[in-house]
Amino acid sequence: MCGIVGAVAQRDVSQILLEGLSRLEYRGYDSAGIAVIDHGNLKRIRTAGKVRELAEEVNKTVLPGGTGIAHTRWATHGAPSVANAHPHVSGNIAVVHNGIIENYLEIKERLLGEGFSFESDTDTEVLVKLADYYRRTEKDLLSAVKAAVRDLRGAYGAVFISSDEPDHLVLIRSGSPVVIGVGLGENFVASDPLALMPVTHNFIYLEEGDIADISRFSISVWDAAGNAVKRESVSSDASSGGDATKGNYHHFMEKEIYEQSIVIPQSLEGRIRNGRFLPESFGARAVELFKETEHVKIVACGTSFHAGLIAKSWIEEFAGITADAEIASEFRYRKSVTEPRTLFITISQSGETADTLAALRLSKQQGYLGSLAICNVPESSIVRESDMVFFTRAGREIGVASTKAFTTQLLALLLFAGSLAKIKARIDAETESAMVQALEKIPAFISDVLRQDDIIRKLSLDFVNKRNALFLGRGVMCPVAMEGALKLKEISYIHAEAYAAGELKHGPLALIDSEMPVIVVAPRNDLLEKLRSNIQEVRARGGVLYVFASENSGFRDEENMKIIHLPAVPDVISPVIYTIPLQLLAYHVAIIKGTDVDQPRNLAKSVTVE
Ligand code: HGA
Repeated sequence: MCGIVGAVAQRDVSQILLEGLSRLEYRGYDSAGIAVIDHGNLKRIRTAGKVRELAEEVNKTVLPGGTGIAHTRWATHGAPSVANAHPHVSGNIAVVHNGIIENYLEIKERLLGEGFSFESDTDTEVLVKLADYYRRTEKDLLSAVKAAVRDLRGAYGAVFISSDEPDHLVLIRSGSPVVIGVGLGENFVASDPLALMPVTHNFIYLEEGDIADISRFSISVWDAAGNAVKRESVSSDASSGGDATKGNYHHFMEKEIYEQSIVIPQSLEGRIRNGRFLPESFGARAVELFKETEHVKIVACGTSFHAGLIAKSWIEEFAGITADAEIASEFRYRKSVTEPRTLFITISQSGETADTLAALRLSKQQGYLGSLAICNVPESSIVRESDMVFFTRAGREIGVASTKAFTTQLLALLLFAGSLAKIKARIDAETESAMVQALEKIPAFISDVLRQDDIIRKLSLDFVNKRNALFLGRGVMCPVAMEGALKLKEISYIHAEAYAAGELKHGPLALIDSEMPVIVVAPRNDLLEKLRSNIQEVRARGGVLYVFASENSGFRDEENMKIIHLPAVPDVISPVIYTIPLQLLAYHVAIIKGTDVDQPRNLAKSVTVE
């Protein structure tokens, strides 16, 4: 979501800050701003729109200064406008902020009474006014910020600068990620290490409630209780973050769809051996915890939730124990019952998804057996707070609409279901070996599907004037249909719904006419005959069908029914394989409609606010 970058250096930092922002822009991008301290004066430039526009404004003038902060905003409070863009300023202090100050109205009221005035509709502005208020009595910026933090409720990762102390950044973290980038005679901060890769590969991750004072030569950190603490620095290999360029592709999303045949084997590496699952690849305690597990609770949001729904079927089918998948933003506010011996699984690409992280924290007071995180970012909060971790190794995903992160999550969950089944002796060696062989074939099948790209591109022309679309699947393919609908709506802005095909006659059939494209995922499995009947129900009502079907399922093109033939794949991997053409369909429809594919309107990557 919002991106934060800050620097304290001897050289001018505005270009470093702008480069950092453009690397974070995929997270949130309705407006942007920068503030630097130029010879003891605070200078600020803000623009609505993209970082490019901010860079143009900055480049029209000279913005010298070795200390500065910058921000890309994804609005939560107040419209995307210049006045609401960060940095916000009060007196000599400026701030950039990621998160939500929940009691901002209360604080605003108080500060209005103290004679302060406000220029924006944001919650963020109270942070800087409050720091300015306390600076009247406190000796320096750090003490003023420490005092301000005591009044705050909500989530924040924020950086303050003050022209009174031009060589300092003050950083606070509670509920939103921030990281310190350690340089030589210069230091940096950001909401994501990716922003700082051009200047350092050494990072210090702050803990919840930490406050840091950073100058060119020193980094001091205090924990939530106010004790001075040492936080170790870790070296992060730039290559593990994946390539942040589009290469020969037009969009990150296109590149990431194509990368799936590469990242899946990468993700399998060391997790299977000689046709066997390796449960220990889930962590040192995995075997012991899996043995005790009698029920699984999966909590996630968006695309990751769809992966969770698919995993629910796999866990019940293979491991023979009950499993639930639930949306994190619902789970965290519901009075739920914890079954004895339940393993709690979170799924999150970024590992910073605010609702999922909150659900994980809540689970710790609810008697779960332990927690497992399926995540793509090693240093993330969810990873650090979980008992077991499985890294999806998808490489950095930049496109807002998740593609390779989703299919590697599916792989992780299939390995989990297989490992659990093995530990519970629910599968014999022959079944285990067949499952593992199927997993090993995924990359080749993905390549086969990608060869259909041109056919899918032509088909996407049919969708250009459509306002709605219906996706259908049965069994484990129902969440695949849900994911297909989500991809289409996210990037093409066509309203799309997914239904379990058996539910058609209980309502959605009323929507069918020649204007409603119906997309069906139809691998050859036990439910295919049932699905054929559902397809007939649509045809009988004049619906237009697009059936993604296994090449051996006997479907042929007919009037108002186009068949897209996909390879015949083992049942167990069909959710992975059938996801790919739906990603391609959404991508091509979005291209034809001319939307911003990698940064669709109103959305952001890594949802770090509630
Ligand atoms: N609440 C602040 C920051 C929003 C944010 O963190 N988005 O990710 C605002 O609305 O400006």
